[in-house]
Formats: sequence, C-alpha cells, structure tokens
Amino acid sequence: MILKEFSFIGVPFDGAATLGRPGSRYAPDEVRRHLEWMKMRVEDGRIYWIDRDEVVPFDPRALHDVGDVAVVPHDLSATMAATREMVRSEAASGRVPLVIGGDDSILFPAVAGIHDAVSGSMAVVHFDAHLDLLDHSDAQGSHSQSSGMRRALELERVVPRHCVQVGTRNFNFPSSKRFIDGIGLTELPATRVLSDGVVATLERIFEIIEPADHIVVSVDIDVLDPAFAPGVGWQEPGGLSSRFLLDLLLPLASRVAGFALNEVNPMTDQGSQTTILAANLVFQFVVAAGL
Ligand SMILES: [Mn+2]
Repeated sequence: MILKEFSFIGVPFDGAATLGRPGSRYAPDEVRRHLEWMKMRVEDGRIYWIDRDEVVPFDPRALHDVGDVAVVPHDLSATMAATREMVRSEAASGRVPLVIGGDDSILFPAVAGIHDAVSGSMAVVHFDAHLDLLDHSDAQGSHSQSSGMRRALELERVVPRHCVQVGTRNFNFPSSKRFIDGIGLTELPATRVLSDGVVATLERIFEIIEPADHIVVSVDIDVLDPAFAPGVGWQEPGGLSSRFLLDLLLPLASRVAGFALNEVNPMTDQGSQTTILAANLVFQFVVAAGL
C-alpha cells in the first residue's frame, strides 16, 4: 500500500538568477538521472536503508515524475504562473508536490500553489544560507532569487510566526533584520544550529510550526557548506554538512504538504557532487515519508 504519493515537478528556469550564477535550469534532468540509480535498489517493494539498519517498505510508484512546468524563458511572470498552477493541480489531486528548480524565485510559486490547493494556515520551513526577504530593488525587481520568502510571507494564510529560516549566515541588510523582528519570523542561523545539534534544532522547529495546518519545506541547496555542495548559484561559507541537513529534513517528511529544492547548479558543480546529493535529498525524503 502506498501511504503518500509525490509528484516530481521540474522547473528548468534560472531567468531570475539576477545575482549569482545562472545554470540551475539544468538541474531537474540531472536530478532525475541520479534518481534512477537509487530506485534501482528496490526489490519487491522494499529497500535496505543502511542508516536505519533495516529493510523498509518503498514502492517506486509513490514517486511520480509529472514532467516539467512549461517555463517561458523570457517571461518570469508567465513561468511563475505556470509553476503555481502545476503545483496547485498536483496538490489538489492529493499528491505531495516535489518542486525541483530552478533558481530560488521558484520558492514563491511553489508555496503559492500549495496555498491555492489547501485551506487553513500554513508554515514554511526555509533552509537557506540567505534570507530571501528582499522586498524590491532596482536591479532585481520584486520577484527574484532574493525575494521568494518575502513574497511567500505575504500569502494570506502563511503565518510568519509559524515559519522558520534554518541555516542562514554571514551578512545581510539591517532593514531585513527589522522586517524579521517586526513580523515575528524565527531565524535559526547556521552557527546556532551547529552548536545546538540536530535533536535540539528539530525540537525548536517542531515547536514553531506545530500550530500550522499545513507545512511546506523549501530548501535552497546553498544552505549546505560549499564543501558539500559546490554546485550552487553562490557559494556561502560556514554552512551545514549534507549529513546534518538530511537529519533535519527526514523527520519532517511525513508531515509536509509540499517540498521545494532550488539553486542546484550543474554548471558550477564538481563532477556531479551536488546533483547526486540533490537526488539523495529527494529520494530519502520520499522513502522517509512512507514510513
Ligand atoms: Mn540562498
């Protein structure tokens, strides 16, 4: 029996990579390619999960690839509208959308598509080196890889005090700090997460998101240290390890209404280090959700 079904939705668009390097448009197909290697290890609906030291049920049919959004490379608004609609439609059909970008402007239509499909309050767990809280700038406009979380927080039923940003670091604008404090968003910077450890961090995340009716998890792959994920739009030092991120993500898997993974960039990758990691995040998330 399949407990929960997922829809892999590719968004091969990096037209809003207005800072940092473009190239994430190539991520969805690369992630798909590596996913095939992982599915290969399923026997009779079961897979040996070495980290748990047990054989666990997994039906590959739980992970549907519904193809790519019909992106319009020269038109950000049309691309976001098409992404939002495909996410809405998959969520409305009862599957959990796995939105694989693409630059991090896709965070917004991923959350908005879920918002369109469900009623009740929503929380976003945002893993990222960056805040993505830019309201507007002359260079980047109002929708870019720097504004996705800001736009998501404006959705009617997304409740800022039930949202949390995890793994953020280094420097940003003082006006962003005023915004965070003003709307009651919780920041769990990488330094704090790494010193508190996995268990205490998870306790804090669950405490913040618990009251929300629906949870969306959004991962910018640059939440990881560049040593673990070199293939990103911008390498931000001082981040999490891949093990640490997996340990934080997987306990959330059975609870989410949607998952987004953005900024994986095959053009800046070392071999396939980051795209293999991205495929692992997706695959382990789906297996964990079924347990
Ligand atoms: Mn980022």
